Amino acid sequence: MLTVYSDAHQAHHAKQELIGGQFQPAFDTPQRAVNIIERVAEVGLGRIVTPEAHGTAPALRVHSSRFIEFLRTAWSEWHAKKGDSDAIPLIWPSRTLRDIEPRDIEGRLGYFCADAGTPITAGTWKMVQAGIDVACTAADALQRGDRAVFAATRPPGHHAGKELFLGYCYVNFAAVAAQRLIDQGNRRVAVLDVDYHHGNGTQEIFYDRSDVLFVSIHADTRDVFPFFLGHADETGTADGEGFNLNLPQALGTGWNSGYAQALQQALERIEAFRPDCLVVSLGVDTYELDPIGQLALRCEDYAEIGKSIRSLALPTCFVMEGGYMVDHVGINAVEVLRGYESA
Ligand code: OKP
Ligand code: ZN
Repeated sequence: MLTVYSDAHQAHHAKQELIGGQFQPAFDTPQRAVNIIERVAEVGLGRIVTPEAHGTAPALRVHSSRFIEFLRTAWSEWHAKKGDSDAIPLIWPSRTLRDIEPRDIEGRLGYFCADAGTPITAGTWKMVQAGIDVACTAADALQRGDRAVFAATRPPGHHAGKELFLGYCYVNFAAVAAQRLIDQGNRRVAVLDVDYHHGNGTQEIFYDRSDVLFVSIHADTRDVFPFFLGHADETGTADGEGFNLNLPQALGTGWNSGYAQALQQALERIEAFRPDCLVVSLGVDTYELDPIGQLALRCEDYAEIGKSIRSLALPTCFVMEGGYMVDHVGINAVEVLRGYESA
C-alpha cells in the first residue's frame, strides 16, 4: 500500500491545551505523525511518497472561501495584535446570540472555531496546506488505479465543517479526499469513520447529499466530545435522507461487547450503498489505553478492523485521524493497514 506523507505538519506545535481547567501539554503532537510514518517504514508497508502541491482549490469544494481565507490569514492578524501566544477564542456565537461575522480577530476566532482546544499558531496554515496536499495526492493514486492508499495526515480533520474548526481539526481531509473522488467521476463514495470521536464535520458537509454516504462508529456524544452532533437519530436531510448512519457506542465498549457488531452493521450499510470507492477516517483513539478515549479496543483488534474493511473489496483511501497514546498510535494505525493488506 502506498503512503503519502509530508513532514510539513511539524510546523504546527501547540504550546499547551486547556483540559479540565488546567493547561497541559497538547495531545496532538508532531511526534504522533512521526511515529506513524516510522512504523509504516518499519513494517515495510510499501512506498512512501511526498505529496504534490494542490493549493486551496480542493478544500474550497467542501469549505467556504471566507473560512479558508480566515484560516490562511488568522495568524498574521492575531500576531500583529497579540504577539507570539497561540490564537484561541474565548467567546462564541452560542445558541441565543446572533450569526454575525465580527470584524475583530478575537470575534472572528469565536465565529469560526467551536472550542478552546484548537489553537492557531505560526505554522498552522503550513500544516493544513500539507494535509490538503496529502489527501489529494492519495485520492489521485486511488483514481489512477491503486487498490488502497494511506494518507498519513496530521492533524485529524473530521471535526472540521464547512465553516467551522474544532477538536484539533482545521480542514476536513477525509471530506476533501471524498469530494475529490466524486469530482474525478466516481458516482458514489462511502466514508467510514472509525475514530473514537464522532466526525461531526464530515457529517455536516455531506448531510444533504446522496452521493456520499457517511457511517460513523464512535463514543456516544451524549457523554463525550463533540457533544452537539453524532446521535443515532441523525439520518440525513433532503436528498441525503437515509445516507447518514451514526452508531454511537457506550463508554467502555470493546471488540466483543459491541464494537465488532457495530462494524458489521456499518459494513452492511456501505455494501448496500454500492459505492465506487471508500474513504476511511482512521482514528485509533478507540484504544483501551488512549488518554482521551474511553472505548476498549486492543492492539489485535486493529488488524481485524482492517480485514473487515477489506471484505468490502473497494478501492480504499485511509485518512489518518486521532490516536493519542503516542507510543501506540503508529502500531495500531499500521495494524489496520496490515490487516487490510493481509486479507
Ligand atoms: C480529535 B479527533 C477531552 C477533550 C477532548 C478534543 C478532542 C479532539 C479529538 N477531555 N477535546 O477526533 O481525534
Ligand atoms: Zn478522535
